[in-house]
Amino acid sequence: MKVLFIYTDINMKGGARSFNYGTAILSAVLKKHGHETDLHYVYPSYETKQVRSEISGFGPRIIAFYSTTAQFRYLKKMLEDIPLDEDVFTICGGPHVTVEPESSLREIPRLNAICRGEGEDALLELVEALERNEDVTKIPNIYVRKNGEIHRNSPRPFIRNLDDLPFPDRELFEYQKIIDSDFGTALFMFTRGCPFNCSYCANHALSKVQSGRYVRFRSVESCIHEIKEVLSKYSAKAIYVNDDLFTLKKDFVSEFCKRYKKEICLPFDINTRVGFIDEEICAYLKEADCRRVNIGIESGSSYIRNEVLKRKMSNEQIISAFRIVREAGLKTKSFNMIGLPGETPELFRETIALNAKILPDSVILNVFDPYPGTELGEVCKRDNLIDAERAEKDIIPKTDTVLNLPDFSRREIRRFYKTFAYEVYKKQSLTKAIFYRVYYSQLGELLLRVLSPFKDILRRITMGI
Ligand code: B12
Ligand code: SF4
Repeated sequence: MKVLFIYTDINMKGGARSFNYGTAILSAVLKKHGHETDLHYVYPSYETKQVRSEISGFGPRIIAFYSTTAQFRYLKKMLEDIPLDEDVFTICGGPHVTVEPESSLREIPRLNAICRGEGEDALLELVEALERNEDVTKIPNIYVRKNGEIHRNSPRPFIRNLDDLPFPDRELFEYQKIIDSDFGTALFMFTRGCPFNCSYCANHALSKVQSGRYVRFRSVESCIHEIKEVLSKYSAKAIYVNDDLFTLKKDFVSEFCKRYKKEICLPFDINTRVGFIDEEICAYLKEADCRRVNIGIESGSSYIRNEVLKRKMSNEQIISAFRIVREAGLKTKSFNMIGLPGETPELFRETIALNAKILPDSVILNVFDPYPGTELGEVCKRDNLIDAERAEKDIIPKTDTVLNLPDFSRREIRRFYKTFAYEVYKKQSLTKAIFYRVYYSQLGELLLRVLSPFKDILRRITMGI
């Protein structure tokens, strides 16, 4: 059966094309069972002309969407704008519909179904049932609308052994283009889930939707095998392990790094969390040619970080984690947020101050976006902080706020968003600070495009890698 995946990456800041593991794994599962798949990647702005021609050219029986909350509005618009034959079955999966199944189906009448949580088994069962003209209203993890009635099926347990899954179907995404758009970086994910309950992150909401073990690791053998296979097909200069907490299990890191050094030997970047990075782990990473360790600070204010975000870590622990990584000879990057409930300009200055004290090699600041189903997202709803009209408009997530905070105006948030990195680096390196200031200005994206022949040099100045 023909399945067309549609992945939207609309109105996002940043030049890299993105690769969606979920879609790629689902495609691999379907192909393994003899089905035909294709992808239409909608990027960087909304359009329907090419989507229509892809649909009429490929002739799918199923159109399968992935959606985050930020992208859901475009999916809604697309299903209103594109007339589809009645027998084309539409389904959406991903974090937004997983936590908001009812409203998602209500908001988009042309959506036949949504998938809550993992889709590998659910989508395959759906495709095969449709192929055999069988009933599709009883498939676990799927909510289906039939004759105006919604069938809410029970969840299935989380997949137990991730090694049983095929490797993601990278061909679907024209993977070389993705690598090339991101400084020659190939992307991987080796785990699923995170054991923490940070109030702003979707993980605690996603972990409750299905039963069984949420945090799972693939075997090192499977990870190394996948990297080798990808490098044999595509040309990459570095690797980015996208997992939220790569260093959660020390024995995994140790075994992975030993094999990686022997069998791969390309620079790689990882994400970790304070409390899961120490001298021993850094030594494994360094030995294996790890290049950069990314760590979330999120807020320099201990009140915001611990009471509002539930991060459970002190400033001292954060400072020490960055010091350990730097002393091991690894580059660092910090993730930060602005525009949080309870935040004031004074409290945000503590985020600038903590970053200026630590001086990571690069810093990222995202404007807080309240995701539905998360503890903090629900607080924002309860306290009427969300500006519904603004949230509906095409605001660029992470660069602007949808909240009306009593003590932190939208104007100030946007101003800090633009000047944050400049403020962090101005005393250390004026050149670096000015580069960041220009990047975050209105002309930043344009200038970056003009300067793209020199992007490696610019990257070295701004990020140290
Ligand atoms: C890796 C990652 C990224 C990567 C890659 C993103 C990508 N496009 O795949 C990068 C860094 C680029 C990224 C970017 C962003 N991300 Co992100 N990301 C993740 C992360 C850590 C893992 C996602 C993943 O690949 N999981 C593994 C795959 C296998 O699982 P999956 O994607 O959920 O897919 C499974 C199911 O959802 C389902 N499924 C998915 N699609 C479909 C479709 C059908 C038809 C069916 C049946 C089933 C199905 O089956 C899949 C297989 O089991 C998650 C955290 C998390 N726990 O999910 C955040 C997460 C998804 N990201 C999030 C956000 C907000 C973003 C950004 C908007 C951030 C920003 N402001 O720029 C962008 C959005 C990019 C985009 N266009 O969607 C949020 C989403 C919250 C929400 N409610 O929307 C999450 C949940 C993290 C969080 N902060 O809470 N992200
Ligand atoms: S540690 Fe990171 S991934 Fe885990 S719950 Fe907190 S924010 Fe989410």
